[in-house]
Amino acid sequence: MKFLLDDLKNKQLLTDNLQQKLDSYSVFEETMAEHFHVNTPLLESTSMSKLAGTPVYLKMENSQPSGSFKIRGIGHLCQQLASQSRGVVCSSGGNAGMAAAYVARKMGVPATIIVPSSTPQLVVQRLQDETATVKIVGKVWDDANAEALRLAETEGLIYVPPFDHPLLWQGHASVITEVAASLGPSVKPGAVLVSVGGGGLLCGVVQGLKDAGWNDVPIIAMETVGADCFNAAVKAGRVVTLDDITSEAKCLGAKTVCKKAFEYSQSSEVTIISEVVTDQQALNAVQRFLDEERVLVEMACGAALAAIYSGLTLRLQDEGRLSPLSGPLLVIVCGGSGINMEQLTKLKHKLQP
Ligand code: PLV
Repeated sequence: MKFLLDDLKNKQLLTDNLQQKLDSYSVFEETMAEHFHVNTPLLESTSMSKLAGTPVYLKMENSQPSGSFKIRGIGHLCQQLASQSRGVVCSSGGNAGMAAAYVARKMGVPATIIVPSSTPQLVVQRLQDETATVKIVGKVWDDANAEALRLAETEGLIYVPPFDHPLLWQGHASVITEVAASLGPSVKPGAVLVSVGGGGLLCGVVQGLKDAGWNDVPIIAMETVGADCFNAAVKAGRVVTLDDITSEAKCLGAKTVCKKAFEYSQSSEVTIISEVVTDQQALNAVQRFLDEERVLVEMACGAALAAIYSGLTLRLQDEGRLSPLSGPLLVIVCGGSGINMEQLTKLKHKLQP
């Protein structure tokens, strides 16, 4: 009888221990859930520094969960708006959807992601692996977005925009806050290189620079020909809508840039230099980055990398459009999940001159 009692006591002790462990894990999960993004590495690239004639620092957003910087803003937005919701619906060229699907899964909320038909199958698969419901609607992101807005209305879902929302910009701004913490008080970037799709990352970077007291750091905003709604707006002096997206950098493929990004381009409080590269230059940059840094990113990200590989940053300085750099060049390596060796080979064949 005593044995039996001891045995029972031991079992109770074990159960209590297990419960304590589980409780501490859920506390851990809750702490983790303060934000969904991670603090990414800031790496100095020797080969890019050599090319650019100045130290080049890479902010490795490709190493975020979900594969891109998008999780910063979308994680922040979902935390504010979606925790008690019936579900979220996000329109995306791919990466905003990946972030929304990941965050929703972590929050225990259903996610519906609407992507255009130009989205590679590998992204659709990755979204489904994140347990999201995927709907393919229209040819370009703008078509998919119309459907997402409709679903939000009819199904009572929280609409998660990929680039046009102050909460997204606030979340994205953390990328610069982290850089400031990594560089320390005595170093300030000479310029920041970013890719622009709908302009959400650009708005976040502007906000981050302002928060860090780095308003005087110029931004070089990169797009590809055929996905250049920001450049078109800057040239026209007003927000314009492109007829079509003809670039293969589909994740830069919004036909209209968000109003805030355009307003920043007109404002005297920040300097934004808008530049475009060809698809071929963006793809070459992706390949070179893979060879030299051993990291595979989307063409959307290749657009920013191409500014260094194609000698653009040097040219801008020669032309006097970019003042001599007073600090390292900071490249936001925005990443992207819509790429693997098969997709890279397809793009190479498609864009072969
Ligand atoms: N991609 C958005 C918009 O697509 C999306 O839905 O995923 N780099 C990568 C890898 C991206 O995926 C994006 C945006 C950008 C850069 C540009 O960011 P944005 O849209 O905030 O300027 C149509």
